Amino acid sequence: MAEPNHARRFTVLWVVASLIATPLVIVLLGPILPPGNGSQQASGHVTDNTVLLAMATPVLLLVVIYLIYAIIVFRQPKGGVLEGPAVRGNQRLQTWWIVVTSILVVSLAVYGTVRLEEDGAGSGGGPSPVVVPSGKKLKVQVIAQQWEFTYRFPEYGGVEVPHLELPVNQLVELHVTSLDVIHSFWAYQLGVKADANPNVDNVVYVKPTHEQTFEVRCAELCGIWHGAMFDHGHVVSQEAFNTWIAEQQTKYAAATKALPPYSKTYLPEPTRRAE
Ligand SMILES: [Cu+2]
Repeated sequence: MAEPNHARRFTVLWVVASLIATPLVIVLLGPILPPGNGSQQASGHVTDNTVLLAMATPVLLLVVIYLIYAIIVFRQPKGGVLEGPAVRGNQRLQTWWIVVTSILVVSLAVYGTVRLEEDGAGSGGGPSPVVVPSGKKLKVQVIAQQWEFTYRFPEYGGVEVPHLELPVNQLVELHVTSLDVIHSFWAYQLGVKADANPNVDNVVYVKPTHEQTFEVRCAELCGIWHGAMFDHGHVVSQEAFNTWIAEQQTKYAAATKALPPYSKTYLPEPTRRAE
């Protein structure tokens, strides 16, 4: 019996499977990929994750289908101990392999670089971000310390509060810093995970796109109560935010007076906690 053309048979199998699976992955898995659509930046991350997954799908299928094909078709016959023919390279296959993988890797590197420039992947652009989005921004300073986050609003008299509320559809300029050790400000649903380092002003832009409750965690092991650095933040209407911030200004008026003036970074001082 003549040996079938395995290369052609396998290629057809793989191409057909990829053509079916890739659109399914984009349509079915794309919308449920993390971190959701809590902010413009989070939606951007979902797009990036979808692109990566779509490009990885044919690669995964290549490996898995080849494995299954080999297990079934190239099985050693019962009782026989056979040596395969000696294979010493395949010029065509090797050329294709190098060309295709190079294109994949280089195009992903370009895509990643462009996307990183756009929003710093929510991890912050340091004290002077390369790209600054245009438009009116609400400045909020995120101050990490063992073991809580506090938030300071320079445009509202420098009031510092223990919980975070943000107005919906408003571009926010977060200034993430720390008073002691290294922490990481992680607001999962907003697509923000930014290093909070002492003496560093890490700027992150985020625009929440709907009213919601989001989680705030510390994402950098920062001491014995690291796990307790957890809170919920809220994205509310502009009116609700105005009311809330006015309340905070009244509530913390005395504390605000005792605080050092607003600055990009601070030195640790136990007396300057908001609560
Ligand atoms: Cu921490």
